[in-house]
Amino acid sequence: MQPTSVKSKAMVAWAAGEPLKLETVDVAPPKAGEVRVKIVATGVCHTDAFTLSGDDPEGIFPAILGHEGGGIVESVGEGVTSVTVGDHVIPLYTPECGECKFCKSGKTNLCQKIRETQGKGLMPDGTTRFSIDGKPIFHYMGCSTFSEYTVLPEISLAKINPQAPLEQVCLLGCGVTTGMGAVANTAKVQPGDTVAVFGLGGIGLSAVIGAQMAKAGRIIAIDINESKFDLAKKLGATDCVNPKNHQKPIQEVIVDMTDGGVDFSFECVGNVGLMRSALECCHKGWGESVIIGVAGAGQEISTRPFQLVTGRVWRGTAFGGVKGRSELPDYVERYLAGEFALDDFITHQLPLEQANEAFDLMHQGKSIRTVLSF
Ligand code: NAD
Ligand code: AHE
Ligand code: ZN
Ligand code: ZN
Repeated sequence: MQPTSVKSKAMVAWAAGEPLKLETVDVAPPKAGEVRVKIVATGVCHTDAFTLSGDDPEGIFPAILGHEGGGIVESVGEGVTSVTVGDHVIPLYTPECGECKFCKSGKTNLCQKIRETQGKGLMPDGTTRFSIDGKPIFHYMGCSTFSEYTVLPEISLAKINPQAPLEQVCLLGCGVTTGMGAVANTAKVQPGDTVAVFGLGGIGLSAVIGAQMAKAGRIIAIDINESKFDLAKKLGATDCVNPKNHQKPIQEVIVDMTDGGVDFSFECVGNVGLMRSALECCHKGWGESVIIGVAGAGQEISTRPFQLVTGRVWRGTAFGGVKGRSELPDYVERYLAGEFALDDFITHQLPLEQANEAFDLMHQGKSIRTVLSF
């Protein structure tokens, strides 16, 4: 039987800076190469708040935000072969087509097959599957997980072990994979290395886990909110530093603590001043700084070029360099095998309808991750 349009509850972002509003949305059936997914749970990432704030140059409204979800395939469009009804999946904001120049390069996870339409809040055919009373609502990051039902291209779904609890592994759809992957894939931290992590939210704490797994010798965790320090230490941080407790700039404090600087630093906040600090706390000659945080429209990074002339390296990473379809299922297996925990990250669980509270908790510094369920 051909799938038809379904009614779905969703939290809609009508305009930048306004709270999300609960709506009943029409979700059209999946077209060729597309899949409709029933979302079971979704994390709330700082990037959702960033886009809602109006700072995202690609922000487009009205839209259904959310990109850290887990769900079950409800129906498939023509020609879909890699997933079937009932499969458990994690939506991917970084798809993996396997055939574009980027996928074939072996150098990056940034598949570009559908990047242009995705950035405009549209499906690859240039239209949207969401509407209210016939008025189109835009997709977000190709995922839109703040909706009971969403439609994604087949190449934007990682099929995972159905034994994995979706209320937990949804966090692998963004935050945890990003932090762990940044350490393992982008920086390639080695045993004994000294690491500094700036910002101890979901991303930074996952970078701490990644550094601990890589057997880093020293893991310096930095945040202005000291309530994050206990968990950072539990996950492997050897030192916790609050920049507000020091007279000197934080990069000087870290250089002094580490006999000249760290081997690797990770900026997990999205603050361009802190990105400079993260670069400048790296060791002369070889230290590398990885930018993970997302900064607002018009903001730029700066440093003295001498910092790079003298051997420091500035890099960035999206989704931890992880190729979603071929590599994410293994992160789920590693979680199931007990290699790392996700419970520690889930400080709050709320129904979808309370998504605005999840943003409040994030802005107040009270949550690591809120998981919304349906
Ligand atoms: P979060 O809000 O949960 O955590 C941010 C942390 O930074 C908080 O603990 C906060 O206290 C701390 N902080 C704020 N200002 C600080 C400062 N001046 N010095 C030190 N610490 C400071 O956010 P999150 O969900 O962990 O996301 C972090 C950043 O990573 C955001 O910018 C988000 O958009 C970005 N992000 C990027 C990717 C990617 O693929 N590159 C993926 C996910 C998230
Ligand atoms: N749209 C923003 C950039 C936002 C951004 O950098 N997004 C990250 C993922 S953040 C997940 O929480 C990303 O994947 N970037 C690569 C890409 O292709 O979007 C802007 O500045 O325009
Ligand atoms: Zn995210
Ligand atoms: Zn591709």
